[in-house]
Amino acid sequence: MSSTLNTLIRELAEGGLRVVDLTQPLGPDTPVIGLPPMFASSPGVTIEQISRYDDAGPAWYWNTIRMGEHTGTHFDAPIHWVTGKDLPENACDTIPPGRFVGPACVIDVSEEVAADPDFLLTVERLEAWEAEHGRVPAGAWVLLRTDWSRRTGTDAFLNVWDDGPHSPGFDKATSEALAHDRDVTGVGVETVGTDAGQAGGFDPPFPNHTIMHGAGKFGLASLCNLDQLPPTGALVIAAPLKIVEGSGSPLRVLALSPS
Ligand code: 23J
Ligand code: MN
Repeated sequence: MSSTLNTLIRELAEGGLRVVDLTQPLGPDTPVIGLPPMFASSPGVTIEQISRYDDAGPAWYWNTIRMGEHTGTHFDAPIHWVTGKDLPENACDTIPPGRFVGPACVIDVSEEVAADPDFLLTVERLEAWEAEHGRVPAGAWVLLRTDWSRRTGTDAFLNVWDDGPHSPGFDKATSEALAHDRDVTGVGVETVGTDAGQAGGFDPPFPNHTIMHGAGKFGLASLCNLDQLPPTGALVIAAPLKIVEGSGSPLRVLALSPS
């Protein structure tokens, strides 16, 4: 018997802890990342009815769903990026499940992002957060709170200008510090991908994907409700579908948080 689990069960039942849903609704209106036209694009969600208590199935309702692996609130596995392609246990079906659970460090940069949609989390800003809340522990899910999830509608969410998308992310040195010095489990963001909108033009292109996945770390994109979490003290559970050789997967991301 585990007294810790007993306490967890009691606190959940009595309301001292609550489950926070960090997941966006998944449907035909879910925004999908746009890449430069020379690259293949990922299909958005389509939902096709199989039956709905009708001739095709008199007592049952069910649908066929189709989408890219990286759609809506989703998980990025190391095999998603060329830098992670030869790592062990790098795909949705082979990652040990214990790695899906970890403490949250929520870094609130919503004020900076309100002033600059291209804001990048720098090592200096990370260290300022750590001076207040303690060092990011090994195994943490580092969640970048930007309040970007408050942008409603695909246009505002993707924020594409003449020169491409504009949305916040991580400075290259910050991704390196988180992956190598802090040994995080991964990073989570409210935007459509874990790289900044302009990151296709960075050196290297998409540095967060390049560095995180090359180090065997994960990504979570299109999160919401990060404003309901404390800076530290919440526990994130982010388990992708067990897709064989899956590069990622839509998923339900839950946090256990003090009320
Ligand atoms: C493919 C190419 C670039 C990016 C992405 C995918 C993602 O953001 C993703 O969903 O992994 S930036
Ligand atoms: Mn992805």
